[in-house]
Amino acid sequence: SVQVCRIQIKGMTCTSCSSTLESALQALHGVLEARVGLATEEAQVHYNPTLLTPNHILQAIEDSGFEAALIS
Ligand code: 9UX
Repeated sequence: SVQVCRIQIKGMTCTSCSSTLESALQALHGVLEARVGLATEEAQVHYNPTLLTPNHILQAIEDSGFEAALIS
């Protein structure tokens, strides 16, 4: 199955920030698709819930140097 979560991200200041983070999220095992919006300060991630949880995604964002909070 596939689930979708939305995450608020603080600390991105340029398009390189958002595209690098988007690539990092897409590389996570269990992530099917990730979109990161610089202007919206949001990510939308499609993931397989049997392989990872939203908390794993939040941790990956924070490991990349940004602040993350789950929206939905
Ligand atoms: Mo460039 Mo965005 O160093 O933080 S990637 S500003």
